[in-house]
Amino acid sequence: MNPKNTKFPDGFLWGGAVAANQLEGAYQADGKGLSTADVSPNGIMFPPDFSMKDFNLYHEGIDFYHKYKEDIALFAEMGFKAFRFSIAWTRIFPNGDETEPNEKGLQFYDDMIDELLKHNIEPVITISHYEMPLGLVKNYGGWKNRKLIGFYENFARTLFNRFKGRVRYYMTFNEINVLFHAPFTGGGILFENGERNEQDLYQAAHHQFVASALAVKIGHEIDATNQIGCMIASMLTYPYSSKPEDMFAALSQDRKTLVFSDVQSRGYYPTYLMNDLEEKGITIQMEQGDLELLQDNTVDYIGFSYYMSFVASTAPEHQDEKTAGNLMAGVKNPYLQSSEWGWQIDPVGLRTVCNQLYDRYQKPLFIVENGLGAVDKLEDGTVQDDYRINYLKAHIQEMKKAIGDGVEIMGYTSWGPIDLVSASTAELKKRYGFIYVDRDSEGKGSNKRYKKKSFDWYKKVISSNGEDL
Ligand code: BGP
Repeated sequence: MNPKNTKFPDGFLWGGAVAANQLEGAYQADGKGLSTADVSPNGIMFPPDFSMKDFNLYHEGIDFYHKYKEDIALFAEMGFKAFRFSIAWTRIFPNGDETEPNEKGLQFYDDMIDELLKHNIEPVITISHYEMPLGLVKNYGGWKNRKLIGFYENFARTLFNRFKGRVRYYMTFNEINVLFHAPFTGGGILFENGERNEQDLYQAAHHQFVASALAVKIGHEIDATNQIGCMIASMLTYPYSSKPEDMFAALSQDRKTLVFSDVQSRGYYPTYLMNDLEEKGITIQMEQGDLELLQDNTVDYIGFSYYMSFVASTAPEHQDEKTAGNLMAGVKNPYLQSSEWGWQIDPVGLRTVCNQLYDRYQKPLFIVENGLGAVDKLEDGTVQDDYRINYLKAHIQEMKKAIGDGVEIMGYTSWGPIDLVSASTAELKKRYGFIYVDRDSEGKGSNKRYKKKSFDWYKKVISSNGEDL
């Protein structure tokens, strides 16, 4: 079907997205406590190192903590309308369970937000993005403990109060579905004897759902104009063949992701999940009022990341043809090319995901992560990153078509507008930015910033509101 109106709406939020732990550095500055990222030197898919003996790139990041003014000026030069960033929980509540916030931590974000507003850039906050306080892991066992809801509530309330009138867009948990793929990062969960325990995971998910709904409630009470969204890592799955069983396998695979946005957007646990839990003998402990809270405080918009698509097959011979991926591996798709990290590039899939999510929820969508992780070569003070431009261009074209399909999209913040430490593999070799940072995976380099070719390209995209790609 040919899309009709493919114009981006006025006020479309073009920009970039980052996470505190992947770029700020200054991991012990101004009273900051240790987070899960501070003990994850190899990235979120690998076991933590509590001894902190291994070199950890996150500790220094790209020193955004001290260089944010310079970096924001570059974002402004590209014409950013929005900047998505997260608050390091440990800057505000170093151990997670304090009752009073750390003023110096709040001051840092205050200043940064003012800097964004000075440049007319809309701040978009992810309340929690992959760096919960280590204190909450060690002393409470992470999100499987119901007490975490109260700590998170205190954290979220502090932010809403402090940033009232200056910040309108929030997301409660980054890629909330990561809990099932990287339990330590997503929920501070360590399993006894290392054995995966689904009961703990579902219990932790319930606590996060309740915490998220509470944040929506409080955020709206503090300022009715606040827009509070969920955020999922979208994982569109195709059936390998037209075999009916493959189709159902793909649908089941998709539900593992969509169950999160189902609860946060529709406000109740879907029957397919309840049946599944019963089959597995899992009972979620709930308190009176939990289900009403979920029902009454659904999200305002659906935030999601999109990097690649997946394939599901029931044929045993396909199970060995796995491809790498963001948080999850899948069967190889013969129609797609892959990035240098094996993530299958699928721009059309973005149009499909937009339609799928909009059909399901009828709520505005916010594409808050998309991009190509690649090895860049700095030559003559720049990087000729046509491969990145091609990737982004193809995805933006498909997003445009989705708008023509009738999907309401609020904005697009590409991942890592400035090079930062990768989440899955904790390296700086994998770069996403329009701005090159002279720092390598061993932590060597001047930390100087350089504009890549894609810098001017993205500037043009924004100034033409997506018309000149
Ligand atoms: C998402 C995370 C981000 C980000 C991105 C790219 O899953 O929300 O934090 O890092 O993936 O992944 P990576 O950094 O592993 O390339």
